Amino acid sequence: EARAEMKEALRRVRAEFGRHWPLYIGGEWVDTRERIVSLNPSAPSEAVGTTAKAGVAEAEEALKAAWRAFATWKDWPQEDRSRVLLKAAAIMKRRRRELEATLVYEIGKNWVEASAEVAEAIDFLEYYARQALKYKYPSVEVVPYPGEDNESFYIPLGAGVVIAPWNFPIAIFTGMMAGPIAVGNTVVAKPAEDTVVIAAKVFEILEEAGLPAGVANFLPGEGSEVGAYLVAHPRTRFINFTGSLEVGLKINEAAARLAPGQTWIKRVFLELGGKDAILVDETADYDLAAEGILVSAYGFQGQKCSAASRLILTEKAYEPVLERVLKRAEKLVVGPAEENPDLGPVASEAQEKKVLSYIEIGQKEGQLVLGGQRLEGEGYFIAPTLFTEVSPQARIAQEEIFGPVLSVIRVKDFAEGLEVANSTVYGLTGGVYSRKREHLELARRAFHVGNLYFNRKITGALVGVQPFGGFNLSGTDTKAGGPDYLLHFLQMKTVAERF
Ligand code: TXE
Repeated sequence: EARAEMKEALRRVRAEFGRHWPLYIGGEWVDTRERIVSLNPSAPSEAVGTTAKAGVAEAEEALKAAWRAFATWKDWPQEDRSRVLLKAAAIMKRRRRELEATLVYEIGKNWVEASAEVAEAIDFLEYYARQALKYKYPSVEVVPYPGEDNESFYIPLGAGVVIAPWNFPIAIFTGMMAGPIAVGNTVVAKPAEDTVVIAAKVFEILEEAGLPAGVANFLPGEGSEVGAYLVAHPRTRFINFTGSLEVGLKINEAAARLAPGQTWIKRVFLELGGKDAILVDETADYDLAAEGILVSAYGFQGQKCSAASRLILTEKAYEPVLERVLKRAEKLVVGPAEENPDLGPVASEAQEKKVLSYIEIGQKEGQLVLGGQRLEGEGYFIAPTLFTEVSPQARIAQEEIFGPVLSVIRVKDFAEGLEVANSTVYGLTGGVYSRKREHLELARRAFHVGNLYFNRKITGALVGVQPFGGFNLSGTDTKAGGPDYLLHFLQMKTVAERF
């Protein structure tokens, strides 16, 4: 039944190819002369749709609209704010298949990945809506003091900027807005240039849910232009960013500078890249490990910040694991995302170039034993690729590739494996396959990542169940989908009154 629904949704979304969406500022759909065209990476001659393209003038308007809306939204009863987000979640559920089909065409996810992502977007809306009810005034317990009434409570920050990547264009985009909005802030949101159509649909949903004008503003545009402008703007109160390390560092620096007229320190939240490792020892269930490795390394073509890109094997585990991984990886089907293959295309021409250039580097640094080439045809298809005999310090073992490329590293034992696992600048996710309690305990303490997975695949974090975010240069450990996430977007006010 789900299959039939999905086929129908794909047909409908395809029938709408070429549709156009304006910007959404202060509750109005506003068009611009310039456009952003969103292409289907499985067949890049097809335009999935277009949106208006914001420039600096529209960014200015959007920030103004966000501050206007903040004046009232901040005082809405929490129940009412939460109700709007829950309504948006309900509408998303109703439009679920259409949104999944949009992801299939716009970014090349297969049906399984698309469906998981839409579910995650819905989860973010519902979780933050419910979580926000816990911060009601006056919410903080303080030590009683004789002769005084002391009270501390949370208030929102103001209008902030949300800047999103293309790889989870509905879940991360929705989640990064829903958190701050839920607790009374307002946002100007810039989706990634490659995924503006799904982002526009999120705004249709927010509008239908009754989100008041200006609370969320839709501003597709170029990162280096409107993105940078919003980050540096004196009226930006906070920045919620997910994307690459390179851009994250630029944002961090720009946001630290006090712009003329600025009267606060900007809060900056960064969720950045990863170079995630799976470590397998000789006591592991090798079949389970091989299954998990496959999903973690090649799911959505490896284009997840949580994807396994290093496989670390102890001496005795090396041959049996590698053999099982290769046997399964050889059977993976690569093709147009609408056909629900194991691997669809990589996201764009730029991604294809980047991944192929790393494959070239890999050929000098390791032994290519699988894949290594782009496939025939119009789309950006790259075969699942595996390098063995990679040294821990090789570039393909240190730098984020963001494609279906796995580097296998051989270590003598578990302790060395952990050292190697920790030897990059990142610290986002990690996985261990072992049946030895002491090894798992050691990893629990010494594997330095924000999200650690034992004897299961390392991709995917369930909202509310596994708060998600990394250490080191993987970001500010903001922990999306965690119980403390909303506190980032609140400030505490303390009032002391003498009796
Ligand atoms: O990032 P980019 P991408 C990471 C993932 C990978 C990256 C992929 O690991 O590194 O995201 O996303 C805008 N000023 N994560 O390629 O290029 C740009 O327009 C302001 C981590 O999209 O950094 C886009 O909207 N903005 C993760 C956004 O920044 C600028 C989960 C991101 O673009 C800008 C998912 C500028 N100067 C992906 N330049 C996690 N840790 O949770 C560009 N942009």
